[in-house]
Amino acid sequence: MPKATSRRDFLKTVMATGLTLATTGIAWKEFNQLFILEPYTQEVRIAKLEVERWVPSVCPYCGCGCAILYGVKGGRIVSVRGDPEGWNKGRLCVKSASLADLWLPTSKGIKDRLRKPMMREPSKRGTLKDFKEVTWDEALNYIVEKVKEYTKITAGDKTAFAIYGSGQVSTEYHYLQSKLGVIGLNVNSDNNGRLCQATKVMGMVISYGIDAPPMSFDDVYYTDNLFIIGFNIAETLPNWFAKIVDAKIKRGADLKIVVVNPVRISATRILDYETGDRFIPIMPGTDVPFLNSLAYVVINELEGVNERYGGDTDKWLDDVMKGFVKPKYIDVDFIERYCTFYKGDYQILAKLGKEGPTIFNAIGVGAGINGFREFAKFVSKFKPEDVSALVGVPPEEIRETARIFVRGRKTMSIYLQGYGQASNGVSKHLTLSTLHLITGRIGTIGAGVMPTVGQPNGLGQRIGGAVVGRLPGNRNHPVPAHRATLAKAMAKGIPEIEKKILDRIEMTVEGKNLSRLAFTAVDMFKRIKDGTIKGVWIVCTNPLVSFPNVTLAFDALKNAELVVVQDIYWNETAAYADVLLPAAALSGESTGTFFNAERRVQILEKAVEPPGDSLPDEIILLAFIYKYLKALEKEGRNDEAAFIRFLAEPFYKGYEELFENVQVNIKQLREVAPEIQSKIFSELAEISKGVPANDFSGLSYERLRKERDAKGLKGFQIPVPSPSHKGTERVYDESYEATYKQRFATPDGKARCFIWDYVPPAERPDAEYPFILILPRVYEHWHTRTRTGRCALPHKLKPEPWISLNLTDAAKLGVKSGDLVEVASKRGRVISRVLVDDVRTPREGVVWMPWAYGFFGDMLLGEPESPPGTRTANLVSNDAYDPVSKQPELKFAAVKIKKVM
Ligand SMILES: Nc1nc2c(c(=O)[nH]1)N[C@H]1C(S)=C(S)[C@@H](COP(=O)(O)OP(=O)(O)OC[C@H]3O[C@@H](n4cnc5c(=O)[nH]c(N)nc54)[C@H](O)[C@@H]3O)O[C@H]1N2
Ligand SMILES: Nc1nc2c(c(=O)[nH]1)N[C@H]1C(S)=C(S)[C@@H](COP(=O)(O)OP(=O)(O)OC[C@H]3O[C@@H](n4cnc5c(=O)[nH]c(N)nc54)[C@H](O)[C@@H]3O)O[C@H]1N2
Ligand code: SF4
Ligand SMILES: [Mo]
Repeated sequence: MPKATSRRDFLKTVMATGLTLATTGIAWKEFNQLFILEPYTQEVRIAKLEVERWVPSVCPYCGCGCAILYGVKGGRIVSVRGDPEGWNKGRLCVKSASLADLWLPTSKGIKDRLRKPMMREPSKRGTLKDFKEVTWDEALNYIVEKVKEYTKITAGDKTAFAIYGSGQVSTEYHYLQSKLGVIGLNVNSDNNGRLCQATKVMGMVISYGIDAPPMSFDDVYYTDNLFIIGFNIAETLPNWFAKIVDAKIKRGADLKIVVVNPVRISATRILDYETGDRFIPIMPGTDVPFLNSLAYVVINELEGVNERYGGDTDKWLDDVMKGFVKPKYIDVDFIERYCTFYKGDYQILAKLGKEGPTIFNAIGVGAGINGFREFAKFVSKFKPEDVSALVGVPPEEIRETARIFVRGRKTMSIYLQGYGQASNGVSKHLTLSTLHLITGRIGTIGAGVMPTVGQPNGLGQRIGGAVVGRLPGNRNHPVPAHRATLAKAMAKGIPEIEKKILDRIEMTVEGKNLSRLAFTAVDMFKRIKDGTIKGVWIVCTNPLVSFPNVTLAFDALKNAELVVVQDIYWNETAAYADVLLPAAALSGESTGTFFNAERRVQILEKAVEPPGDSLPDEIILLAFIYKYLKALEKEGRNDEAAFIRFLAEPFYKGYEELFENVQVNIKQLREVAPEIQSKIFSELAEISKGVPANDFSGLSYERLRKERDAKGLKGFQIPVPSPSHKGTERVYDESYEATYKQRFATPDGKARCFIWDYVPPAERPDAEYPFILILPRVYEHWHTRTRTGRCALPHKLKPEPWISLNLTDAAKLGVKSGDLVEVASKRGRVISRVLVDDVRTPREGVVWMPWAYGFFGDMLLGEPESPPGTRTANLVSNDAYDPVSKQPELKFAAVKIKKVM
């Protein structure tokens, strides 16, 4: 291909074809100046529009949490730009640069908004027809009548109603979902965070004692070796990736980058293979044996145990303990001081949620070097030659990767869904973390493991306590002391309330203390399908596109007695709703906070009025609760009502009249919303006091609005334990230890290291289903495309789904680019267009297909298929999940492929 002549030409080529540098013939430095570093996207939409004012907010898309400014004119959003005071220093990306499209008066973005509450007969589910506009009070009263019956029925440890929420609403909403829904009404509650972050959360809780992504975006400037694992960062957290590109340009070969991914993702474009950067096209699912083999190389080869001790790690460690040898890479002091060792055992660890940390006693193998002895002995069987065929990486590549891992002291691993969405995902996290711990490459600037958050408020949903296993303040549900301090903080000194709250979050069964846990997402939908749970309220998520083995979600929603959908757009899930509730879009039309992937909490301010009768998510839930407790009182369920009143009153007090008649008070409710949201935030902040790594009791809306952090940036990285505190860049490092008097948040202050054998994915390819299918994301689209599918540029760049095959597989199947194929698993089938792409799809037998497209078809033209349609990739995905985190296996399905046209 000839060298591109202009930046724009080049960008067009790259974005349209996704070609790599190798095929464009452009040097990587030049490429990055063109593609990544130039904030070209900022120019795309600003188009020199005159605006009246710029309103600060946060991008509604990825976990980067970029600060943005909405340009408002005549009461409408007409432009968006990156906020120069944000950590992103004004940078946007293709998705955020297109945001203003959503408010263009002629666009589908504005036309397709939900504007009025609507209802219809449940028998009409399956189409978008037959909805009738109703008032807010009619819709909410209808839900109240149903829910007050469901909360009389037991379903699992909870009642027969469920909320299925999202890591994309405000922290304030999450706290209400938890405080009023889980504790107040005792309903089942889980979020799309189960599909997104559960493995990382459980991984961190197990290894470090609490859920907190430990590092900062800026660590990529300080690390010597950056491992990008199962993470398509250039497309999914692009503005963090921009820092990596910047660091690489500044540091060249001093910064080594290793990409571990079965797909040659866009981030590999910045690799400089000549100076030792590496792309490791690992076989899907085999990260644990790969990591164990790295440990083998470090111990047996680089430390010389094979050469000098004939591979006898015990003898070597005897000499180490006697001081005869000093290991170069294994950090004996760190292990002695900070590590305990456990045997990886899914059956035992799966009991953590119910039984709490006592389960660790059953798998402990020793503290310090004693425990490490077992680890070293165990990894002796992972010689590169012995695992090479399984992991699909040549032995010399494994060796070279191990050498890079221990090159210098600063190694940083960042990972995302290649680890998260795997039925063996928790074992992947724990093995990776152990490698960092035993080599002491953790807890200093530029060294450690960073499990990344994908959703804009993925962390906020954990801090709010909306997902199973987390309690407000991001407390650990299984830890009795965490439950007790929460009940105390929430009860405000009233003993009966404290007892009641405790009762709601724990109970005694047959004399055995069992925690009260709700069903996690997949089990929740199974219980809706079988009728155990009668009704579900779906908020800010589109499960009929995004759910694993989506047929399960279709069956569940077909069978439910009540389906409420609260969204900003008509989407696929709305087609199965009985009650549709129009929400204000948090980013742009409402106020609230997001916690990003580096623990930075920022405020989003309302820029414009939401369309039609839509209301902020928090106001909708409060209005429901207000009417619910009135209905309970009417029925004589006074104790229940009093308890819920105690929990909810601080937020609606003074506005009772407005909630009494929502429909006539829409305007006023919107006006008072920021005050209510601020109160909710302050209460949660107060409750977070004392929780390790999650304390933000020093923050308020006022501080978020007026103050800047130590670097002069918007937002603060938590913990922020006092009103004068400026935020914490890293947790579990030396300064964290000095402040909080212990390094890790486990009872003994030590990190838990694990010895894991390979646990294969839930399903393996076989003669009938010979291919491994990965379902990843693309740069241009956000999830189920309800927004990016309605924006011109992202839609134009990626209008339809495709399946990427390499040349060998395409030849075997007799297909070429552009052909249509049917892709089928044991669970379902889809039709997709073939893209033969040897560059990005290097592994024979491994294919990938973006999963963003549902039965709505082309959103800009509006051509829905009849559900479930032929394009919803999740018709083939697997709902098997990791036994500890319950996060489903969205990255691995065995499929067969045949040509259809
Ligand atoms: N443009 C865009 N950005 C997004 C989103 C979006 O929808 N669009 N969504 C956001 C959200 S909520 C999330 S959770 C993140 C997700 O962000 P990512 O995790 O970066 O995205 P994915 O494409 O889902 O998949 C991750 C990668 O894992 C690799 N992989 C698959 N199996 C394995 C394996 O066994 N081992 C290893 N090592 N790698 C494997 C895949 O090839 C893929 O490149 O993105 C966030 N950012
Ligand atoms: N095969 C496969 N499936 C996957 C994944 C994968 O990698 N592969 N990834 C999984 C992951 S990590 C995630 S996070 C999920 C994401 O899956 P979903 O959460 O289902 O995807 P979204 O399209 O982001 O859905 C958000 C919905 O909220 C609406 N919305 C936007 N703003 C607001 C608001 O302010 N208020 C309200 N009430 N609604 C609003 C949008 O219109 C949209 O309908 O998908 C999961 N599914
Ligand atoms: S999508 Fe992510 S990287 Fe892009 S502007 Fe939004 S938050 Fe930043
Ligand atoms: Mo996610």
